Amino acid sequence: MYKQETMDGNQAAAYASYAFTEVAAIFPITPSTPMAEGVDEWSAHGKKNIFGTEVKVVEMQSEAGAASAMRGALQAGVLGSTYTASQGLLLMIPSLYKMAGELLPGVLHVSARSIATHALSIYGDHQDVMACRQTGVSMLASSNAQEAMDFGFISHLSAIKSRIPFIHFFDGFRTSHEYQKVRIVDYEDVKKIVDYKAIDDFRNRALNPEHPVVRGTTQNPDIYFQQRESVNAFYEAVPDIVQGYMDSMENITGRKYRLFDYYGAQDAEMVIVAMASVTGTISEVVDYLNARGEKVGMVKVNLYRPFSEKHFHEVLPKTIKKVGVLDRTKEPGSIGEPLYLDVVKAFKDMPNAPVIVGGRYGLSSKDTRPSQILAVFENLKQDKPKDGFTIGIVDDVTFKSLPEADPINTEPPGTISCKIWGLGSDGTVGANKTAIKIIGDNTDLYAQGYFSYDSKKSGGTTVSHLRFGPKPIRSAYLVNNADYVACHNQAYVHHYDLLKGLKKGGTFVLNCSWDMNELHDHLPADMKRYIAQNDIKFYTIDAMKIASEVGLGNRINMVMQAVFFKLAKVLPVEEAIGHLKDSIEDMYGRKGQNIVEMNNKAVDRSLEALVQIEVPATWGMAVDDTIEDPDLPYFVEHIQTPMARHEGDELPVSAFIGMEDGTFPMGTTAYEKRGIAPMIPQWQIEKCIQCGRCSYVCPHATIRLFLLDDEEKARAPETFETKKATGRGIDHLHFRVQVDPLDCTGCANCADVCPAKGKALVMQPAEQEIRMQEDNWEFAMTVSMKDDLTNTNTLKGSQFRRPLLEFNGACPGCGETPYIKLLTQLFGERMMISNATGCSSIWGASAPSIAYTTNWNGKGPAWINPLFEDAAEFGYGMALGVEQARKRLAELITEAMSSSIPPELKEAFGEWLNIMDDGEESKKASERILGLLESYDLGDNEIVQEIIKRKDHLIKKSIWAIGGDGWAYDIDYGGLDHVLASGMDINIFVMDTELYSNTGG
Ligand SMILES: Cc1ncc(C[n+]2csc(CCOP(=O)(O)OP(=O)(O)O)c2C)c(N)n1
Ligand code: SF4
Ligand code: SF4
Repeated sequence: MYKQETMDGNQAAAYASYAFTEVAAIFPITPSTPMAEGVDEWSAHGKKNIFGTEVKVVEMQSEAGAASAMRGALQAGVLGSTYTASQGLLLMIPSLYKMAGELLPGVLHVSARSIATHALSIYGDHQDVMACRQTGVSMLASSNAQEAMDFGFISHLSAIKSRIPFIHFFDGFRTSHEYQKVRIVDYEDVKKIVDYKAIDDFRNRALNPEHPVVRGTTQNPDIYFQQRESVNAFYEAVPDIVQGYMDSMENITGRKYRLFDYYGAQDAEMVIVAMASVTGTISEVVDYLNARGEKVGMVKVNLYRPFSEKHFHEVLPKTIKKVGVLDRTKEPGSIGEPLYLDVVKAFKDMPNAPVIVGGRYGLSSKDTRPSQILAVFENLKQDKPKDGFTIGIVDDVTFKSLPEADPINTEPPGTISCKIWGLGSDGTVGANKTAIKIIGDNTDLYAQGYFSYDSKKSGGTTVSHLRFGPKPIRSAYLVNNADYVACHNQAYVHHYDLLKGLKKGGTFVLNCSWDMNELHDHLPADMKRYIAQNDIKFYTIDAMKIASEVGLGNRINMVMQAVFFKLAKVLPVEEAIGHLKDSIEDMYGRKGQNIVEMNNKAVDRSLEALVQIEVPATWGMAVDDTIEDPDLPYFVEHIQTPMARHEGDELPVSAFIGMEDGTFPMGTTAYEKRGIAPMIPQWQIEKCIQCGRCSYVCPHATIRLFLLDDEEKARAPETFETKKATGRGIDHLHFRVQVDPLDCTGCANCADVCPAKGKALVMQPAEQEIRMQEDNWEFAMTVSMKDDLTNTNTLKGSQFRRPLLEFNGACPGCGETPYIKLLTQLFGERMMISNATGCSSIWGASAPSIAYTTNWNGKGPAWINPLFEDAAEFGYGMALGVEQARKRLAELITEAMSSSIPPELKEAFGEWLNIMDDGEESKKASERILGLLESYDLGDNEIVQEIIKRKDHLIKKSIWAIGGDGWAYDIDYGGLDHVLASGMDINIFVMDTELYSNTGG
């Protein structure tokens, strides 16, 4: 009897890898980090590999280091592995060439991810693995969590036997993070199929002074080529070796795999060739079409490199006339993507070769739905099918996209699909994982869980996509035909189209504190109409109330989990609740009986407190009240707002015309107004000693100091109370501390640091503060800055300057953002920032939320995220560029001084030359020069005209390389060291959190 467990692809691959790994050299990168963490944890708990030893795990300073350490271990005769993705895999490329060239049987498990191009993306596609085709590694692709385990083993077994290193890859964030029921392969069984002779030979070949050899020589034209060709036989042997292990694994598991698996009609005329998770979706569409009398099929590529044309042709029906090849990558400028070109070559010179076209799909985890696959088959049906197409997007610029076909339901009958909206870190995702495990581990049902997140560090939105059913679940796409939708946050009714895709007669549960009248007032008209017109069974529950009454505070996850088990009807309620209570005992037993009791109580109370809403017939005719804001910038209205509503997928390519290079506008977070704080600080005017500390520490720039003159005071709202400002030069003004209630995250840092006796800031419930302070904040934004009256080099003085980093998406209480915010207050108008990847690049500029902003005069920090590994050198390059540009400007100005220009301008130029490297002084000198240039007509002075063209360089720039300690002390240590030693005028700022906060590890 086999064991099965619910797990994600990362865990499945890590489990297989552990068996054959002696040294794991690692470096964290999303979404592969959990594999390395799993191996590390098992090793720490003494888990043994098949050789009876624990894996030695070493974390290196970068992936380049990890791959080199792994290669060193292999040369020492020890089996090495690593886990990576994206930029990490790119950094390993030099080592991959070496590993393959030296015939070392290492294995890399890769959760394939996008590459940073015009933007960074942590989501899945095959750009990273495709960049390794040329290195000489073998490549095996898994399409689901079960294969991640099976092919994980096969990769190691085959690497050992063939001596060729393997990349075993699967789709990042789909397979890597998707929960599925997996049948566990026992290490004892695998042990029986290992080629121990090959392992002995490998160990005997190791570098060892007892029988020394030399490797890695330098070679000349006479022999390099021939020795390079001498490896061919090893590659020719790989396909049969892999197939051999697929067969041996079949004997153990009963699961049959071939190098290429064919699925569909044996007399198919049209087939799609693809690899990894999309093949699950394609197989559903193949079933759907064949059931309707079509003759279609799919070739799923398992062993991608070496590509065995022989095995490929073996599985193909002889009847095929048209082939569509899907690549999850983009190679701009090529005549086709790589898998497509391989397939074209495979058919070259064949009589009656089919028509072959290729297309791209799924970049950066773009969801690939059955209707898009249907579009590929529709395209193939045409006399001249489109080549080089895309699916999943609307390309209204270069017109490469295929029109999406009508939605089809290809899930097997009996599948229950659920979609659950939660607030990041509210426990929803964890609870859903538990629910899947309960159902997966305790019943014969298959279960699938996929979790999508937005890029807010905390307080963002999570959507859990769950499926349960009697048949294996192949649907590698988001739930868009739901039986059950739950929303754990009442504010979302205004933000998202929650019910999109909820089936007629489906169930909707809303966690809210509203009674029927309030529902009537609060629910948007389109939601009411959908509920009424589609016979939706609508329930509400006040989960917050129950959680706080039973002592769980604001942790509503147990309440909502109980509701799920009652309403989603995946299992009979009593049975489900029984399992839930067992899981409570397992999870919280160690924390004490009272915690267990609280959770059990939460479950019982929830079942009683659920309210079914009698939907009034009038809801079916509810009328929208449209509020349009004519002042919204184009970007905010047409790009940011749809993205914020989770409707960014629908934006066409033309939305990005003018932004093709990845440029985004500044200051867009100011339009978000997320309102996520449960509690907000209230200013106690009498107690305040006007120290400015609250503003100084606020991570989100949502509490600020304001100085009003009499005119401003006179037009302030009544509740905008002020007190006489204290301090030299400002005591004729009115002082106020103002909170921005809709952007505050409620972290309470400001209240914590407030030194006033009895605290001048007291946290109060958000709803009341939002009501009282919303307008006051609006007014405060119209108050003029008076920072010239204070010394900005003091704590208090600096806080009268406008921060040019505001409303960022960092976690509440973040310790990084206040520092960078302060830098922008001091230098923001002339800053250029090279920001290493890390938390700071995410909270600073996750599209469309750009927290860096500009002053009233349009000036502010120019910001770029180069990469994680090169921010110091990149910053140095920017500094070099600026230095060169200003040098030329100085030459021109010197030259202009001896041309015929007004004496006043000559004097201003001279003054500028003296202070051009002083930030503040160069600002003043620049203002003077610009004023003079405007007042004189010097159109015929060519040198002056050249100077005007370069006027943006008059002010000295403040150039910064910033990032975390992972950047500065690990991956870019060498670059940073070199830059510091160069003597260049560049500032380095390290946020030393002693963690790789952004990726774990
Ligand atoms: C080459 C490469 N490897 C790994 C990553 C993944 N990664 C992104 S940020 C990060 C850690 C950042 O840590 P640190 O520099 O300390 O900044 P923090 O997030 O703690 O602020 C890692 C490992 C990457 N982006 N590129
Ligand atoms: S509670 Fe936190 S986010 Fe809100 S104003 Fe205070 S420091 Fe800023
Ligand atoms: S920290 Fe407290 S005392 Fe200081 S300015 Fe802020 S509210 Fe006033």
